[in-house]
Amino acid sequence: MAKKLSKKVRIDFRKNRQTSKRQNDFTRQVQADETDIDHIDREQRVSGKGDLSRKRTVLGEHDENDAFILSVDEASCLRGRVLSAIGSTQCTVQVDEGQTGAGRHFECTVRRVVRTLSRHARNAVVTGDRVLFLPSENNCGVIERVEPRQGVLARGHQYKQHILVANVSQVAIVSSASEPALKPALIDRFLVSAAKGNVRAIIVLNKCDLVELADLQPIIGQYARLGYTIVPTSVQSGLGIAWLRRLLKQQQTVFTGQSGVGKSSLLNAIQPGLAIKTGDVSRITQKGRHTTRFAQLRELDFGGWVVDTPGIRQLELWDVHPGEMEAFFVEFRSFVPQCKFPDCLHIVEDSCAVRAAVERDLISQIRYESYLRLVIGDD
Ligand SMILES: Nc1nc2c(ncn2[C@@H]2O[C@H](COP(=O)(O)OP(=O)(O)OP(=O)(O)O)[C@@H](O)[C@H]2O)c(=O)[nH]1
Ligand SMILES: [Mg+2]
Ligand SMILES: [Zn+2]
Repeated sequence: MAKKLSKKVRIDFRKNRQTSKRQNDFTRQVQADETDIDHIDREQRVSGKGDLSRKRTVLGEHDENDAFILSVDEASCLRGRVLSAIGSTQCTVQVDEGQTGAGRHFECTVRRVVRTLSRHARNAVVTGDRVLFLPSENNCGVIERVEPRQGVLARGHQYKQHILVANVSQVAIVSSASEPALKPALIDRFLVSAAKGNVRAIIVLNKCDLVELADLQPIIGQYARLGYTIVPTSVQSGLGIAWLRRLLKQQQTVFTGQSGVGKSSLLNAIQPGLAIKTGDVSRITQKGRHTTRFAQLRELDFGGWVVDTPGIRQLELWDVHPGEMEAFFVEFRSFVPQCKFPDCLHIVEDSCAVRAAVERDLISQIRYESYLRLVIGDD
């Protein structure tokens, strides 16, 4: 367990940082444990700088993937799953099955050391996280540890990694056939981000009632040939909803895509009340209004979980280097070894087998353009 701080420091701390109105002793102690930590090294020592800052040591160990696991007093904690997280102050956690109070919801804050350990990330705790938390009165608590994440949907945001959702088994990339217009480049961008996060992707093509289904065949065929599951849907006519329900069963799925494509509407069609709000797409801008304001995890009646997320206008990829991009375009793989230069980026290089394949229609021009946009990064 982390070292306790002196009482004096504790008092200073409360004056400077008091944000919570909770009164019990337990909460006070947890707040006192919070301190500024500037540095952590592989010996798991964490210390501040100078005489005026408080030094402390944090105990823990590295797991097989080199993730740092904080030591906490597990006996007094409960295990749960984060249903939604707004900053580090409002995290709703549902207690896991098999624990005291299974299914109960707690409103938690996040212990400072947990925030410090994830200081390179935008958020310390995200929707979908598995956590250990210390419960206190009135269904409140403090998150003491975040378990290593298994599959994530992330993006870059102001030079930091912004994990949108953690511990999901698949991403449903929702796009609409019209209103807003179909954007294959955005689908491709999401496909890369799903693969990067180690999550399977399914593509949902919604609002099929607004166009002739036959007009969508080329795009449906293109993704199907690449091995992706692509589901044409319409909340209006009910097309594809039963298929989508089957795909979600026993899975942990995050719904993502541009604002206004119908993510929340689809979820409500799958199970009434799954998503809270849906909104009208602005007729003038066609950009949609952001109606879902934060990622929310919900349990499905027929097994599994879904997360509704706010629409994203542009998804900045996180930590994908230009030379790495070709690996995310499955149809490039057989051509890449035939390029003259081993470090070919398939842009302007001589004797590029990928470009030759595009010219011969063996690789779709649209997909190649998506690739170029992602590598050159000019959109
Ligand atoms: N014609 C038609 N309209 C749809 C369909 N699905 C959703 N809509 C409409 O599209 C609008 C936006 O739907 P939402 O479900 O709020 O979209 P969203 O993707 O959740 O949007 P954000 O929460 O902003 O990301 C609403 O007016 C819906 O009624 C569909 O299949 N066909
Ligand atoms: Mg929504
Ligand atoms: Zn090449």
